[in-house]
Amino acid sequence: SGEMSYGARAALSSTHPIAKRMFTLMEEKHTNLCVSADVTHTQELLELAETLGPLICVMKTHVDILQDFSMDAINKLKELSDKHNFLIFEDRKFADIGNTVKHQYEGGVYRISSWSHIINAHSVSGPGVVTGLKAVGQSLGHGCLLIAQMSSQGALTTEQYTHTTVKMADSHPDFVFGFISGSKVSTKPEHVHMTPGVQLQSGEICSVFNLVFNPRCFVPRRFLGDELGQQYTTPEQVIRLKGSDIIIVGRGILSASDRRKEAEKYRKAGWEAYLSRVSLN
Ligand code: UP6
Repeated sequence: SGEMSYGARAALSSTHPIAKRMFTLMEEKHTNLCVSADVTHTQELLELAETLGPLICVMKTHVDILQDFSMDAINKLKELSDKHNFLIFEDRKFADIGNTVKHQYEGGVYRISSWSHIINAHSVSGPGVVTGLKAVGQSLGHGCLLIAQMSSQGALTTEQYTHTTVKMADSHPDFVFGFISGSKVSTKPEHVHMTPGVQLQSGEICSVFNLVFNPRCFVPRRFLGDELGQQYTTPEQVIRLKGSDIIIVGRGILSASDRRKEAEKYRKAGWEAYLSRVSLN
């Protein structure tokens, strides 16, 4: 499936409607970039959606870190997602029993199911989490990603865990359309793989640097990861070597003085890595 184009995968009859829309707009806009909009104010969130909208396929949110969350801001975000043709992905990482996640998805302050095209869930609690979320989201035409691997150091997502997670997705093709993972974990071309922990300057470049110059203090810590266990790889590694489909980039873009220019660098790097992968065919 790594060799099939996004467009060809959109055309498969068994591809979930959300994945179809995603693959199609990725081909149209020439982007496999998802920006992780980890900001604390709605105005900044909307500014990101307006400026980066044309460059991204998905905007990933953490609405529970917003200090001024409002449904009014969410409605504006929805308008921008229509205007610039990107999907909204609330990175809620549901992880409880089916009945609880159903309420968390539908209700509370955030009413996630009313606006987010995509949500995700940990598989740790078993298949009930999917059944619960599906009871709310399927009729709304929404889709879910299962977290099969994590980017952080010491993550407990073992090979067996990842394998069982893929099987769980396989039993719910009408709702689960892909994975959060560091690499391609499913052989089905209809599955979408999205990968976080991406920066243009990753640990690998650093290792080479370290071999030559040794003193560790020469290498800014942020090139390796962060102080809290995040680990980074490059767009090229993620898309071409690991066979994932979408790069998720937060601080790589957010910490730049010109976010649009930086996002364009990531879009280009991700897209070129995709083109080289598809042309290997
Ligand atoms: N994220 C990860 N790793 C995972 C799953 N999710 O980093 O395994 C999310 C984080 C954050 C984003 O919650 O929103 O992806 C990564 O941000 P960064 O690019 O600034 O490190």
